[in-house]
Amino acid sequence: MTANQQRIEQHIESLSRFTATPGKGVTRLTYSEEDLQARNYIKEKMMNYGLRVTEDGFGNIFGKLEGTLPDAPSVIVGSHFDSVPNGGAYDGTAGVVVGLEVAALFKENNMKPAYPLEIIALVEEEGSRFGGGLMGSRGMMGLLTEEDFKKLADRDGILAVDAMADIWVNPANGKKRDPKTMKAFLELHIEQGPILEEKGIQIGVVETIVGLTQLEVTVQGKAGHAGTTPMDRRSDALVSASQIIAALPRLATDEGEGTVITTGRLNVFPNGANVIPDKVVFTVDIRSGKEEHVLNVVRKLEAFIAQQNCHGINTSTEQQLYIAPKELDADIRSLLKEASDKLEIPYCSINSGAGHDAMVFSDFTACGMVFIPSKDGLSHCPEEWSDASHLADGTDIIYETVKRLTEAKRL
Ligand code: HGY
Ligand code: MN
Ligand code: MN
Repeated sequence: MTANQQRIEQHIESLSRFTATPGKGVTRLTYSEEDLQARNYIKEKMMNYGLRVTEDGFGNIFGKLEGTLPDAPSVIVGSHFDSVPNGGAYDGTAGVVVGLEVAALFKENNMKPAYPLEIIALVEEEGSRFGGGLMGSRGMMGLLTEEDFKKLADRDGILAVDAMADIWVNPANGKKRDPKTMKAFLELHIEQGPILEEKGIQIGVVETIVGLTQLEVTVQGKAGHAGTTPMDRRSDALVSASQIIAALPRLATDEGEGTVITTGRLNVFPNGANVIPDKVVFTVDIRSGKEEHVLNVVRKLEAFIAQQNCHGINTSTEQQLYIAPKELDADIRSLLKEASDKLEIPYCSINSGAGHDAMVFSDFTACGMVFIPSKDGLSHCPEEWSDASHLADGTDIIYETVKRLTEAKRL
């Protein structure tokens, strides 16, 4: 039995409806009403497919099919189910849906794996609500301390622990996952770029994932009246922030080798048309396949920002996330390629310019990723779309690989 494309399409369609911005893409922020709707849907399907459902203290969802080997580590399949604001229906969700479909295939084929199969739906990979990103996977692996987690709040000042209580996720549930309970982690994800579509190949086996850092820069100036404050007596935080942001692209192009830099979020205070801004807070997202380029850009950026500290302007920079480039597990990559060959599904090797939970897990267990094409290379926007037949192909490859990884003989 192979993947049921219609069931996959149904899951994608159903989950896409759990959005705070209907008609304007998927906005599903962590611990929101939309999170709860998606959470209930995912848990219901996990139970339908015979999995034992649990949630950890961050609200990550797990569906487990026990294996025949006692106390054996799990083969885990999944991705995240939060989104960026006005994002697409496939980013993260596709990987959760593939996990659900693999579980359905195990049930339909009455599989009795030696090693347990776990399907996982992770929270706050995007960091859209609480900043940073990769929160669910970092929390699972003990990279986010309880103290730091309790400090997390959204831009309205709502604490993560309060928001999760509002949707009945229990923060007292176990948080840290023992890596010894994890045999492997497999994630299908949309490519979010143009390469596979341009090549006309429906499967990419991911070799490496870029390193990335996310900074939050605060520029503090002095509020004043737009009409009565002479130009030579202003400490305009927005002018200073604009000079910094305008200099960013050059920092990336000077590094070269695909280094990229982005300011995606900017908040102006007090944000009045006739008020000289006294504070600006903005993000800087820096990525490269080589860690040295990320570090060089951070160093140059901090030096440039320091030059702004004059005429009443004070700046500060907070690192919200840092993760080095990751090479995914060679054995898992081989298994994925062998499965593609066995199923006669064309594939190529590809590197990821996007960050993924697999880059967190890869320091603790063997990880593999499969990409499928993104139409016009678009993602993080309502136009994001992938072909369900590619999702079905990707599911078949993951299913074949999971069958081999859950067999008793593979140690
Ligand atoms: O930002 C990323 O690369 C991912 O979509 N969180
Ligand atoms: Mn994303
Ligand atoms: Mn994603």
